[in-house]
Amino acid sequence: MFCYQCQETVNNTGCTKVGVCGKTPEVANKQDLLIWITKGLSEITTKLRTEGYKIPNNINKIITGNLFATITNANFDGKVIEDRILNTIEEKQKLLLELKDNNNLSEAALFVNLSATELAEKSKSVGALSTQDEDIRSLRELITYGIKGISAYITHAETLLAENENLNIFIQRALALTLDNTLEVRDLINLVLETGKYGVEAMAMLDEANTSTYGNPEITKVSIGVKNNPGILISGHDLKDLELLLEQTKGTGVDVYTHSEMLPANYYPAFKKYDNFVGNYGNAWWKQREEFELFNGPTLMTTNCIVPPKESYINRLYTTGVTGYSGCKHIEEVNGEKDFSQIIEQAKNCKSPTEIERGEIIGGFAHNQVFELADKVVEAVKSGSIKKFVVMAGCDGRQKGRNYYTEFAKSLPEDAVILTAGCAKYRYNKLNLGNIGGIPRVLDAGQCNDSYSLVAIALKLKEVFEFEDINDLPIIYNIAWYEQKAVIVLFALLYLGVKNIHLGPTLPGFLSKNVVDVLVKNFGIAGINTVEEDINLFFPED
Ligand code: FSO
Ligand code: SF4
Repeated sequence: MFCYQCQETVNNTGCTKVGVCGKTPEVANKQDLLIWITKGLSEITTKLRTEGYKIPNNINKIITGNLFATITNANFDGKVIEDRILNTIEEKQKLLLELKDNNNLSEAALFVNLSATELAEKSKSVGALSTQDEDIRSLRELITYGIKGISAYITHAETLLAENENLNIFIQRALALTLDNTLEVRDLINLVLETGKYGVEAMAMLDEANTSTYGNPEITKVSIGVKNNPGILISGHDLKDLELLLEQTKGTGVDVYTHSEMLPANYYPAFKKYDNFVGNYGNAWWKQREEFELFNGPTLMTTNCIVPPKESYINRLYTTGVTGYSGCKHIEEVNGEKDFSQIIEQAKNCKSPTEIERGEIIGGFAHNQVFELADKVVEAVKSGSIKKFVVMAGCDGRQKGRNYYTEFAKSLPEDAVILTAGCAKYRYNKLNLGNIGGIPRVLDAGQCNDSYSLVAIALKLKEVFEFEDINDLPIIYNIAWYEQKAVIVLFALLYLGVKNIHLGPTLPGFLSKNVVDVLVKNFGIAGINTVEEDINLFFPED
């Protein structure tokens, strides 16, 4: 196996024996084969479109589903990945027959089904290392990871019945181009930026789908304590799954709590009507082995960020959507519905959650809410009581070095306000950093995809203060990344012209030296140093 798609990859170079995430070599190789075949299928669909053929939506969904299922910590179940491979090959072969001109197709496009042993053999030779040139490999992987992020976001949006054919056309064209040996470094860099453009579109689409279905997030105090009823914990990003769970748990005596990236669901008006929706339990995804055990009741994982479970709670861990873990029960969707009754029945027989903390945290500062506070914010900037905004969006993770973000938040001057989204917030959202004239010093817009809100807020400030360039605003970007959704968030910011983003805790291992040089030269991308050095760098006057 060889995988270096996330920030925790071994020595920042690659997992080769087993994933730090727990992915086995067998699953890693299968995922490589799945991505390769999906690229082959995308080459065929892209060609078919030029011949006027309308690609059915189930094919688009196979492609985005395959990409989403291979995101870090999404699906560890080799059987599921294998079924996806076989299904993708079958659909690819059918579409191949529709193609009028099948000259110059790649090996991935022409690949036919083989025996299980032959597939296993093939899977060892189609991963990232099959591209010899280091820079081309780096850019191909960068684009593929960004598209994985886009695929995750549009999967959630499509669950809420939003559609965007342009995004599917782009995804498939870009995937096909990562197989194209005629492209040079410059072409691929342009494709990276184009991926950022579609990343903005995907986040906007999901924002529209979420807010038009569940209302605009609003300032909300979220309880982080527990109640006496048994509970179900729900994690991940899929708001539709939460809605279905809340509907089905109504009046059952079972409470529902959010974990990690589901916390921002508490900010949506539509979910406030459920009396049994009581708040958030615990912290970011990587603390789940401890927290799921203490929760005592079942947990439903709606998207990525599964940590291989302990024996003590594997029988109360459920997956749904593209997620999977061998040994956990999976809840399938049937005609747009999901039956969570077995989770609810199990919860009724469980103890109530063990209290791990008490109190409240505040959030709900997505774009609409911040625009409503615009006068107050603008006044605070004009009067000098807010001097800087610090975008600290992104991810949390296991590495010790991530303490940096807690220390950095604590060391910020008191006239600085943090804008956050994603699970990075757990490093500082319980620090009680206070407020400035009633504006909390940590403004949480929501999930990683809600980084879109942070961009909307930046653009609004630019308009209000009549700046020519988004980079003239008093905003610093100090972003933490972990997996591939954070890659698309980064591309989106680059596409919008944001410069001088600091990225940590380490720069991606999949970036070659030359690609890093390009990012440094054109976008001022930089890593992080010690807290003290960075505070001095960002706040030279203090
Ligand atoms: Fe992932 Fe990062 Fe959304 Fe977290 S991008 S790791 S769970 O911030 O947020 O899925
Ligand atoms: Fe390693 Fe990350 Fe890949 Fe898992 S997803 S195998 S931790 S690089």
